[in-house]
Amino acid sequence: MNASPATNADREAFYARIDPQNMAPLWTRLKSLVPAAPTPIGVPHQWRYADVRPFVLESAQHISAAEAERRVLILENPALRGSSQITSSLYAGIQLIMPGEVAPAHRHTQSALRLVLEGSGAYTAVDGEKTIMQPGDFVITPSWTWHHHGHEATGPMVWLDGLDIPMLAHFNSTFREDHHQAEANITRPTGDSMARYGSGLLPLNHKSDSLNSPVFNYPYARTREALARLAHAGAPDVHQGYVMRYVNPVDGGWAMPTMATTIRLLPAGFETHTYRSSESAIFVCLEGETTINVGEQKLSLQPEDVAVVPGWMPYTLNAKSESVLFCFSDRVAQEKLGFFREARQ
Ligand code: GTQ
Repeated sequence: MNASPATNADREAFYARIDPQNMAPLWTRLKSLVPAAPTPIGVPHQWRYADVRPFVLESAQHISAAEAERRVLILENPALRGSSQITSSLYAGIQLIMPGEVAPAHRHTQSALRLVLEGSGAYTAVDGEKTIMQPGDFVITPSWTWHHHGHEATGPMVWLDGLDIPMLAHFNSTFREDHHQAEANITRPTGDSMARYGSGLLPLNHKSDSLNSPVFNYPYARTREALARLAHAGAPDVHQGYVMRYVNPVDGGWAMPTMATTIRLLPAGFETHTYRSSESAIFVCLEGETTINVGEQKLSLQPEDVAVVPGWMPYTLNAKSESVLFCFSDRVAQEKLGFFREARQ
């Protein structure tokens, strides 16, 4: 029985009369505004490094790092073309720097992470300290810190950039500033942060007002060693494999305040149980060959391939050979705001 007093025509007329007041009825939209569960935004997709690498390298023929400021090819989710988004909340791109180049110093409220894909010897300078990067290294550029990149070694250097650009755009809280010098002053020796904060030690009475880990380069060699030992001494998580998160040694929290970063090892032949969470995740294969089964898709990742899995889509991981996957997501922001969810089958 329809107990509502009004006919549809009455209602439409009412909506038309409130429209000039810039008002609209909630009840026609409630179920989509406040749905029972997330509708995935964007689609699962993979970028094969073998396919994108020639274009990344070719970009150096078209523009210098100095002119481009950042010579990056953006990875756009196929369902979100034109938005510069890989997920609803995250941006990803592949950055190239050639020997002798400098990508000039600037700062912005967006946080950035780097995951080195190819080459070695280039540096990024963050807040007055340089770090030399090697393949697999995870490097942090905290919000509003001066940073520039340079390359004094040989060969092209390529890394994946992950930024929280769409997240900050959502809050319309984006600020940027260019440094008056291409290279911001270096005030601390290379390796200083690692020695002070990344050795299982902290300077006594250390106080930090940063939301980020003071360790701003997590070298792959050390990460890989930890993973190998973890895999040696226990059973993998059935949903995730041998997975570890990069931590801020000062408070034990995630390394960055908006983007959660993890690294995992999957033994050869390992297949995870089905997992999903409200985080949108970007995976980078560092070693081996692993398939992400998500929806109708099988994303088969080889080293340096990048894949995106939108939030709340169930997926499994299937390792053909022993594999290492880096992952970054918006999980930490969701956790801090109190609405991160996961489901295990
Ligand atoms: O290296 O500072 O991919 O500011 C996008 C924006 C990289 C960077 C990007 C940036 C950077």
